[in-house]
Amino acid sequence: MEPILLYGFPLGSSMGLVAALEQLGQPYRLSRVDMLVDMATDAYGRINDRRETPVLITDDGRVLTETMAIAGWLEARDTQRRISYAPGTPDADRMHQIMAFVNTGFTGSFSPLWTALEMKNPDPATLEILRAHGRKSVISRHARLEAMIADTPFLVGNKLTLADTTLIGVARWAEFHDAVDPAAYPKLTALRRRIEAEPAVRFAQAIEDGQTPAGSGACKGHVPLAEVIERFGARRAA
Ligand SMILES: N[C@@H](CCC(=O)N[C@@H](CS)C(=O)NCC(=O)O)C(=O)O
Repeated sequence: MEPILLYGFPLGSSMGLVAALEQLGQPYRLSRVDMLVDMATDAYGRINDRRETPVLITDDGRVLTETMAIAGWLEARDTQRRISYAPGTPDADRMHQIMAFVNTGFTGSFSPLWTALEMKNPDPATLEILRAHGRKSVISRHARLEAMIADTPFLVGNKLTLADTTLIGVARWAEFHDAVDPAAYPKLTALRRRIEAEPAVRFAQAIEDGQTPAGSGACKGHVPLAEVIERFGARRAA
């Protein structure tokens, strides 16, 4: 069977993994998860009891969670090096380093802003602290990422890699939360425009927007979430 990526909308970090699958060029399927509705259900808990996307159903039917684990699974199958570099090379090491930074410090810096947004009946003082702390964290991690960007078209070299796709699903949260001034990070801003212009990323964005883009042909269509849960979810105790 083809692997199936469960991606979240709106604004899921998993948009980057859709782009990575598309660029990898090997057959895959997608399953759409409404993060505001589906993830809270008991049924979704059978697929990922941490109630998060992304999730990959591997080609042998295993449930694999966590962006870094899924990216590693894709990298191991990227024998043509379309989204990665040969293991052990300096480029591969740098790609892993940037992916790790993006998936930890950079992504985590947005947490207070998400918490503030999702609080039910928040008191104004707590909201203010969360927002101020979140903005400070996001600004600090943007500055660190800006300093890590080299003089190459993409994060590592001349091609779109897993480092860029890991970044692009998350970076747009800065606009959503109105957390930074893009002009303060000219390298990152220009890099994001280049990444967003890549056909695989435009495909992933269109998928997230609910469109049916033609793409490369590697995507063999969507599988309803209920079917994925039924086929691959953990069985409930009787
Ligand atoms: N450590 C996880 C985090 C994934 C994550 O943050 N997913 C978000 C969407 S981008 C999510 O599912 N959030 C649900 C929630 O917090 O309720 C990974 O890297 O895959």
